[in-house]
Amino acid sequence: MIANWDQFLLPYQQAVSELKVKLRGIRKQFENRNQRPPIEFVTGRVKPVPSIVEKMTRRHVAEERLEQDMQDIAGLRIMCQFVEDIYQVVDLLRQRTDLTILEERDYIHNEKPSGYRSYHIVIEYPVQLVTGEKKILAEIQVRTLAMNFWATIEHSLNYKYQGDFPTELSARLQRAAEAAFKLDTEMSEIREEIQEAQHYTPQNGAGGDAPDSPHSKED
Ligand code: 0O2
Ligand code: 0O2
Repeated sequence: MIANWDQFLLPYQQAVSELKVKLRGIRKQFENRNQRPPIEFVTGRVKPVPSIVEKMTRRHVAEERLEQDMQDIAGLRIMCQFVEDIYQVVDLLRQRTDLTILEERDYIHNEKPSGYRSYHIVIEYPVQLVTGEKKILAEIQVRTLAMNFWATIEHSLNYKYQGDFPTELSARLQRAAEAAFKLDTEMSEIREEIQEAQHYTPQNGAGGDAPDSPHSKED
């Protein structure tokens, strides 16, 4: 087994720290331009050693293959308000020159059997060490606040049941995931309607009241 985990994980820690700054920077740049940022908040972590070891055993990952075969030792999470924001964030990531996207998994339109939804991106990211450049893998999970709410709670319940939920509980959790996604869809529709209404507001100079604007008759 790896003799010095601290040494092994150091580049991953550096990558997580750097990527947190960079991804949080996207939000700041939108704010500076007085635009609504597609990113609500960013978190990140290096997988704890016991979790790495457990996953190595479960997935039959040999120690020599750990760097290539475990893609989420460095993990970042980007939380968004709306489902559309997720795809905007993914586009922004695709344009970056400081990382290379290796894989994309859309668990939003292809949700997992558990009901889990998120957009996963596996990247190759170069960290600069005193010994030279080292390219490491990292996983970025992009999700809405509602998807994060469900995943966080399901994950903590999962821990209690060690991944083996009774059938009835699994079904209820799936329904809860669907309800969370309905909420996302409803919020997006509300946002669209508000935007349309704003588009027709005379102050915005966009050409008069919407025919169905609640204020148009009185104003
Ligand atoms: P736990 O409770 O076991 O989950 P800072 O830069 O100081 O604002 P900080 O405190 O270093 O941020 O951490 P951050 O980035 O705010 O959030 C860390 C938490 O994010 C972790 O908690 C994880 O819960 C979560 N997290 C972020 N990305 C991932 C990921 O890809 N996978 C998983 N599993 N979790 C993620 P802790 O601290 O690990 O504790
Ligand atoms: P953690 O640190 O506890 O989050 P694998 O990563 O090998 O299990 P795969 O197919 O290589 O699986 O990667 P996948 O499925 O794209 O991403 C796995 C990660 O997605 C998990 O990491 C979770 O963070 C998240 N995830 C996937 N399915 C679920 C689910 O049903 N519920 C919740 N809450 N999260 C899920 P880990 O490995 O669990 O690590």
